[in-house]
Amino acid sequence: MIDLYKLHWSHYVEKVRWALDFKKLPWRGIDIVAFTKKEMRHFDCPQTVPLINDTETGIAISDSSPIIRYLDETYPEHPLFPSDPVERDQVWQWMLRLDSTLGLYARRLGYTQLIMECPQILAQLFVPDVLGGLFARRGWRTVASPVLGTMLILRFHFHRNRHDRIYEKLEALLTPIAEKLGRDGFLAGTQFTAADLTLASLLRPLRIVPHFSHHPQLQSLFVWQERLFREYGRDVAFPYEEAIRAKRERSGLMRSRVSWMKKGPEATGDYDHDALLHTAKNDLHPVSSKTLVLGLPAYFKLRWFNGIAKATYTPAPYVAHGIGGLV
Ligand SMILES: N[C@@H](CCC(=O)N[C@@H](CS)C(=O)NCC(=O)O)C(=O)O
Repeated sequence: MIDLYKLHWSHYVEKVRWALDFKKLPWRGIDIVAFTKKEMRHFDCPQTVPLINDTETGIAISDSSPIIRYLDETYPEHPLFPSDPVERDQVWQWMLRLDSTLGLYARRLGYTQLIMECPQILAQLFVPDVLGGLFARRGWRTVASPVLGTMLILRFHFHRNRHDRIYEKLEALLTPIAEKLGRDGFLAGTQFTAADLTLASLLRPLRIVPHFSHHPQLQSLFVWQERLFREYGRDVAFPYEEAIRAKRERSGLMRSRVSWMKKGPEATGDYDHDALLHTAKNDLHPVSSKTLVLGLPAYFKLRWFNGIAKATYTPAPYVAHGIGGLV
């Protein structure tokens, strides 16, 4: 039995959940409290989720790609890595590269979108059970959202999205990937691997970011992702996606136009595509109660004055290709 320590909406967690299901391994999910992580403190590995404890072997590991590699090596049935060593290395490099870029950038922009349009959902995600679920109730949610939003801003630096050119870097990363998938169907080799599973999982937060979900050059990527979701029995929409869609349908609006972006993809900047990676990068910054007070203005600035303008809500074009749609 594999114990999976998780935050249920995390795209890195979904990666491992998908791998466990694909490999038909028995597993049990353990929800953690994001602010204390006391459920997993006794494990001697980095304190991020996903973290697995294999009760069969006594091995505990965190970090989604090493977890998937461990599962594939320990339980070879239903492989997620090709047997050819060159293709294996390609899959591994894709995973680390996507963990270090797409996973981090999509998380930043997904949370940014929730803070701009639907901040009340943060209490439901992070503190659903604290004080008998008090902060997830109407009214209290409004008090909890700025505090949770500020903690997240400080943890992941959403207030620096523009400065760090996150939209530009993601556009430059994803456009050639969409073209490659259009040509080859898979990221590496000629079959579905852990690299494709990584891409489809880590793209998830961008489904609520109109700059990407409505991007003309990326529609084929989201159609590819939905096809995999259906083929492998994944949830097509996470609850935060449903919540933001319901809010947009009610208001008729979404925050979509990134005012500082020029037309067409810009240079990527800082990613060295030829560098061989050994581990995935992360971008977690420490948060203290002092920085929390100082960070509150950043929350309101991000929410209202961040240069991402309102537009009339329309569903993303790729949605028309989904179940019951055009295709
Ligand atoms: N590279 C890691 C990233 C994992 C990660 O950053 N997980 C986040 C949730 S999405 C986390 O554990 N955050 C805890 C925290 O911020 O303290 C992986 O692939 O698993």
